[in-house]
Amino acid sequence: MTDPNADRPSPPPEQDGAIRPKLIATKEQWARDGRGLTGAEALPARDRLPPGQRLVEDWPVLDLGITPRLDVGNWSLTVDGLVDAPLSWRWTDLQAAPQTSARSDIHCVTTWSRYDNDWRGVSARDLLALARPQVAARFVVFHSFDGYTTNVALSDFAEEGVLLATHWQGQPISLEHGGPVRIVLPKLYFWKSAKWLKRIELLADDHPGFWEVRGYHNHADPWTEERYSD
Ligand SMILES: Nc1nc2c(c(=O)[nH]1)N[C@H]1C(S)=C(S)[C@@H](COP(=O)(O)O)O[C@H]1N2
Ligand SMILES: [Mo]
Repeated sequence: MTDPNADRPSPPPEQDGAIRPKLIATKEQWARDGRGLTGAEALPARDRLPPGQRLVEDWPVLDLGITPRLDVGNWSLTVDGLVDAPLSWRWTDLQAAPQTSARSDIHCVTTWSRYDNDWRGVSARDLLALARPQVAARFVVFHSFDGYTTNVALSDFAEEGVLLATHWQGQPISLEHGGPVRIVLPKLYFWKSAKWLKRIELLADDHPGFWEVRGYHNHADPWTEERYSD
């Protein structure tokens, strides 16, 4: 479980690309316009595709435009805030934790969905058992190496099927899709699934993330079309 490098801070990875102001402005406009909203009702038990979504076979890449130059050698993760046992992980520490596989569907707020994604990594439940949240902890903020943040309730993070994913369809997750480690939160729109995971912060109060302060819904349930904030 202990990596000799674990307590040595890794140098911050370099980045490629630049933030995309046009993309951000477009998505802010979608939030103002309510783009994609149908108001239709759907039940997960009956329908597999949430309202307003269309199925795709490929896997689109969506991010702010910055790709951190990460690999298993320079990746690191901090779990801190309201936890009794803060974690400071390098790749080998993650590998030493229990590994979980889970299949789930992706639903992106830009209206594409992709079925049957086979993920592998460390489950949020196993991670939380190691970090031991304090009773006051109720919210989580994911911080990423590209500067992105997104927030969820601790209860949503602790759901079945939530992973710190390292593999997709049996292969290491590619850099463009957030490797070496990304979050997968299958019950919420995909912007909650932070790529290039760097830090998991547990908090008593909710701290809205990058899209949540730009017109996107705080909770993000695809089944009730929680696309935008009111
Ligand atoms: N670090 C980081 N994570 C991120 C994003 C981002 O810009 N940076 N974009 C989010 C959005 S809006 C979506 S739809 C998904 C896209 O993941 P993909 O590129 O693997 O399809 O990542 C989410 N996680
Ligand atoms: Mo997105």
